[in-house]
Amino acid sequence: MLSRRNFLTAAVGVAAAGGLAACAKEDDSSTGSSSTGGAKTITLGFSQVGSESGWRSANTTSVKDAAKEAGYNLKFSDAQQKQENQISAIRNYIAQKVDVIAFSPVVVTGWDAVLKEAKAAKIPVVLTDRSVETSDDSLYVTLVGSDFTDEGRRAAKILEKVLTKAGHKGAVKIAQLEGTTGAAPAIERAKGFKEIMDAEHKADWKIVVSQTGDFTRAGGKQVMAAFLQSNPDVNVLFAHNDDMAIGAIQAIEAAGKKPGTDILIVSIDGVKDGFVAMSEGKINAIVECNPLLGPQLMDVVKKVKDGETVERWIKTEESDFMQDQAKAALPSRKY
Ligand code: GYE
Repeated sequence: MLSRRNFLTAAVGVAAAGGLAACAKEDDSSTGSSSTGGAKTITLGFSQVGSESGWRSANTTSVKDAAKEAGYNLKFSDAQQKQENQISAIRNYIAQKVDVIAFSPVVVTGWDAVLKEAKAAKIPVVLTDRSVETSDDSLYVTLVGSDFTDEGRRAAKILEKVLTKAGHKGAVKIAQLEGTTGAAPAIERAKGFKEIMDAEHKADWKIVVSQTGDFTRAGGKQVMAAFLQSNPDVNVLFAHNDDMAIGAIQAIEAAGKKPGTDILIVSIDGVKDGFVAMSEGKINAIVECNPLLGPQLMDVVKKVKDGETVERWIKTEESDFMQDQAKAALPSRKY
């Protein structure tokens, strides 16, 4: 285990030993190094995945707002969906001797080297949103985020309801729009969905086509257009996020079909635009994945900095929504 007592309570504003990779965006919402009540301001280095989706924008806002609220000195950088940018951001935070590093890893593998560097520098690492696969459990302290496998299972369970509600008879031919290849939510949502499908619907459900849309609207639109060409008999779309579902809706309409009727759609996230599409009858059900992780993350960062023991996985609480709940739920959606 990491020895958390000896973490450097580094002076805030230490000059960076090197610049971030040119293509990564960095900002520093420093609240200054002034301390209140004698305690040093916590400096948190946060490496975000990118800005690929509505979920991500809400997550970024939540992290920035919560850091401000907590009075932390937040060093934030956007990796634009590139692992090499995240690795250089993390190296930069190590060089700056931040108190804690938090990051949402774009993919699950390939982190051991940089995480070992953080450990050697005695800087604790908190994962947020997405997990990593590592050979050494001591390389990060905790994960604050959702259970994506369960979200995949919930998507399959809610599809059962959608099919019943639509009075669907016959074969269920599913197109799957996967998230970013190698990312935890893409791997685990596919796994959870398949688990229920294989256990309970082997005879009548089949994923006839499946490809990544990289969690973006443009990706969802482009890949769905190709699916409709190669598999015009698809009657269900399972999209790993709302943005890809929204892009796919455009492709479905362009092909002269009715989303939500000719092709039943289930997606994950529950962002406002997803709810709008659902209230228009174009998405049939959404499995919520909560991006408002900022406040929980700041709590954990403080505990980790103070050497307190935290749970290995701090899970997010979420709900599921059918189309008939969309209109009522829309005004109270926070992201
Ligand atoms: O579902 C998707 C985003 O990691 C949970 O990433 C997150 C996913 C989210 O791009 O919209």
